[in-house]
Amino acid sequence: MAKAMKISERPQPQYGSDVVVDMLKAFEIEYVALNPGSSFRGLHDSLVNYGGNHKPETILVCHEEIAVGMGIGYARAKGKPMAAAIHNVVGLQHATMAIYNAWCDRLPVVVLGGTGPVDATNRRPGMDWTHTALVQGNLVRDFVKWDDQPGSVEAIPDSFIRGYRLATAEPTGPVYLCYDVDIQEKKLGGDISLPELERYPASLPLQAPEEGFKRSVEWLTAAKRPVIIADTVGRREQGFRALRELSDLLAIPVLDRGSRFNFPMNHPLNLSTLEERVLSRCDLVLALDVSDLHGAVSKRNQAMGQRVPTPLLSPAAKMINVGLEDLLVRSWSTDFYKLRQMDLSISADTSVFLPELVRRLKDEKEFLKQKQSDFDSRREEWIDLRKERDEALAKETRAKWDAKPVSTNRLYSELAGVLKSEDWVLVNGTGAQKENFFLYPDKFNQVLGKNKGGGLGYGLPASIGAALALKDSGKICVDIQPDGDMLMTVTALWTAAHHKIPLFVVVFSNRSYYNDEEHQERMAQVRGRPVENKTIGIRIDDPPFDFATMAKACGHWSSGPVTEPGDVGKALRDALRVVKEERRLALVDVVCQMR
Ligand SMILES: Cc1ncc(C[n+]2csc(CCOP(=O)(O)OP(=O)(O)O)c2C)c(N)n1
Ligand SMILES: [Mg+2]
Repeated sequence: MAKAMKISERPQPQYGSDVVVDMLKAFEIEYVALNPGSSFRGLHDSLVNYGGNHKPETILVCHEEIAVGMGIGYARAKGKPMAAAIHNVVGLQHATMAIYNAWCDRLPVVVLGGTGPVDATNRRPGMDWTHTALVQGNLVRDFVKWDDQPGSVEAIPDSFIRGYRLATAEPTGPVYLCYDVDIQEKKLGGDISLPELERYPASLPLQAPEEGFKRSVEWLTAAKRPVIIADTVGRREQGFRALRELSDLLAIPVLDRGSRFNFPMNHPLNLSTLEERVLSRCDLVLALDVSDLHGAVSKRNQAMGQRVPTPLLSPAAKMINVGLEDLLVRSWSTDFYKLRQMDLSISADTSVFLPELVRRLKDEKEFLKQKQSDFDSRREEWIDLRKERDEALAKETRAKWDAKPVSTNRLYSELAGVLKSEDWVLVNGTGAQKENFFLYPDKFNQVLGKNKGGGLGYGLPASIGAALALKDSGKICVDIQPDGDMLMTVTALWTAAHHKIPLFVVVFSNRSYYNDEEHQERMAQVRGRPVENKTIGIRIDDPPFDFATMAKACGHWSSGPVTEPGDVGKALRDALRVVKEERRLALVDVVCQMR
């Protein structure tokens, strides 16, 4: 929870929207991304002239989806929210995709809105009417944790405190706080007192009851081949560290689902992508913060348009499920995933559950001593599987090294070489996260994770938001940016230029919405129709987008399209130099194979 701001330290608020700025400052919100609009002209004035455009500072964006999308990356990088100010019903409609993505990612973003005037006698003729709704929050209510529209200036502080607390309480999520134009622009007669924020502390993290630990310890110590599946444990450093300790202690392999970065890639027991071979051998799964539990233990079958997956886990295998998913469920979208049976379900915050579980397991000294040789042999078995995987990938990389278009294996290998001695963070990557197998991230939050909501337009705003959060950290923020996703919110490039946000963008140009090419291939196969038509309505190649020119149009350094495999390394090195030395965005467009 942010520090309380002493009332005596703040300037005298004169208008309703000044009080909103007081609250933003009190909660140490650093940035408010916005595209301007009359429905929050009061708030805009307060941010600039009352708040001094500093903490929070306004960040100008060219589309509201970018404003909220930046909040997604910022929250991943910093573990706290920034704000977006969104113009009434029209801006909010643009923002909805990113709000939904933030919801599915369980990430806190404070979305501020303007509306009205709700009092019809104050509405100007024309657009005040088409831009006022009863009530505006309805538009996003199904995918925010809370929305509110305080009915007076005096009600703003309580509403804001509640909103901030809910956004940042686990499971975190976006909130929408909407302010009537009349309330924003109301001239105040005197001061509005602010509550002392210290009296509204964040709730302590939810810990498991004794029984949860007792049974977990019993089952983990009794299991012959336990396996861990982790999805968002890595959002907190304590969880990330304890997961590693747990794996080391009992020789348990980890399958990282990657919504956050949960487990070092160079760890010998990181068996991600080997689900099929690992799960078929295991007798106990410890699922940690896994929302799609059924998906995590199933194999997708997509050949011939098939939709039903194959179970990977033996019915006899037990499942312990630890997380907070049950605490945030809505009915509108089915982002609660398919229900799967489990044998022990624990509602707990893994950042406190895992360290305590490890502590208790370490106390079982006699047991650990007895079992050491069993653990060593199962560790070796798992490591052999990993070696097979890594060797197969290395072989594939060698075979594709000189392929043209450039193979993704080569692109990622070259990038890994260029970043080798840098302190880097992968702020956005590809859906399959193949790049992790070349970059070998190993530090907490070194990869910020992937988009669960799946709404395109995600990567660039999220990357710029993360790079904004890490602007003064000295870290090199890297965005491996699929082309189709980029095109939806490409004007975010301008925001990065305007606000001098350093970012290393590597455009993965396969010149296709390739994911859908595979769908069209499947359809053609099922229906006995010509497979060669799968590219129609999907390829983005005639003419191809010139991403380097797009970046230049916004004032950035850029290079490409790079088409020769032998040119990739130099292009990446040049770009890195610009990001590092000039602390600004550099973009390299690499024309790649489809996957
Ligand atoms: C807002 C939105 N529109 C459309 C889609 C459907 N869709 C899913 S993946 C995809 C292709 C993405 O292309 P790109 O980002 O270039 O990645 P690629 O599959 O080529 O690697 C599309 C169109 C979506 N997920 N979200
Ligand atoms: Mg593509």
